[in-house]
Amino acid sequence: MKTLKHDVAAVARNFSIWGDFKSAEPYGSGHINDTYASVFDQGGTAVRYIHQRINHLIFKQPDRVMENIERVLAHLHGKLKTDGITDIHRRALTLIPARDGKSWFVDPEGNTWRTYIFIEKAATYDVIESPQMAYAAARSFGEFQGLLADLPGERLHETIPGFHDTPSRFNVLEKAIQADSANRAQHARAEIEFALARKSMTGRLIQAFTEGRIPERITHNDTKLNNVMLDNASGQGICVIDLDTVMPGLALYDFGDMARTATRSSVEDERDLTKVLFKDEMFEALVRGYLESAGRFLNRQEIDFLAFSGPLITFEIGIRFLTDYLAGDTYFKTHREGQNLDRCRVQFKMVREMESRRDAMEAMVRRYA
Ligand code: ADP
Ligand code: GN1
Ligand code: MG
Repeated sequence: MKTLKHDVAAVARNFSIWGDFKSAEPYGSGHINDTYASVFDQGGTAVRYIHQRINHLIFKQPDRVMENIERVLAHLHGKLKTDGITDIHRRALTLIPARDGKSWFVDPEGNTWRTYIFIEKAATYDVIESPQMAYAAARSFGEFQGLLADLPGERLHETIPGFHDTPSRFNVLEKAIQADSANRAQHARAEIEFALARKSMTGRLIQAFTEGRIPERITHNDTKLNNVMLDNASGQGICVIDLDTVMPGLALYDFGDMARTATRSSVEDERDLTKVLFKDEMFEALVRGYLESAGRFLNRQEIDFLAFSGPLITFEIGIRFLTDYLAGDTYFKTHREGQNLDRCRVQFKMVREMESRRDAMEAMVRRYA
């Protein structure tokens, strides 16, 4: 058996899980945290759990991340119960408490861990397969925003300040180009030029927010397609996951990231750019699904920005990949050389695709608004 980077059995012992630990394996394709699925034998039945190490170089205050998640999940569970939903623990994540009663555990090396009930008979997808899938994902993320609109208590912690502040992301890119600390700018000339030519688009949403035209909401902020689980039997979205960045934000950040990840014909780091295409039918399904669930609370300006949020957020993530490539791959996990540059290229190809379809995208929004 392959040895794991962490002693998952030892981690799991610190959570209130019954039965005997059997095995664990790395799970999912996230770029930030370390995720493992474990199997426990509970009286002859194999039961799985998800264990995650929070990347504390990125989430500098993991206990604040967990405070947010606890509040969000308590609220979601309460709402689902009130709505008469009976499979609450498949509809929202459920934290398994640590032995000391907290929702997280800090190991001797200082890593923060949490454990979730494993949601069975459901899956996440790295690449969109059908408009039904896009519809289901968008509907779920919209419902998620709706359910959190009346979260009681204080404003949630900003787990990563300025997470979707596109102009400041752009400044960081400019600095990385100047520093060229890994001596890689020479390999990314076309991408740098592409990025620098689009500075003027970066401030548009923030400006609308500053002028009070679009409101702050509680948003997910990382709504890539593989952060929602779809039910194997019905194909419907059942559970929004990856809640580390749930915090105050703009609804359009969420729609924009859906447009980035659920309209694309390829994987996020595809090297053959001819395979990277924008699928109109997926965008249409996203608009339909999102407006069906979020349309009742979005204001006119937010709706008017839906189409624009696609290229904006795709550009933003593209410049983050480019920045990380130039800085020597210190943020996103990479599994091969040049992967962050490949990821950047895919995002920029998608930006071009969306820019050339601007009118069609606007028309699709108008059709369902
Ligand atoms: P990351 O921050 O690394 O992206 P995620 O929370 O998105 O971590 O988890 C990575 C993957 O693990 C997800 O895409 C999903 O496939 C799977 N996963 C996460 N939580 C659960 C869960 N509670 N039940 C089943 N699978 C899960
Ligand atoms: C990261 O954690 P994961 O893999 O779902 C990143 C997102 C990016 C995404 C790009 C905390 O998401 O912001 O959009 O990669 N998360 C963080 O795929 O930076
Ligand atoms: Mg994820």
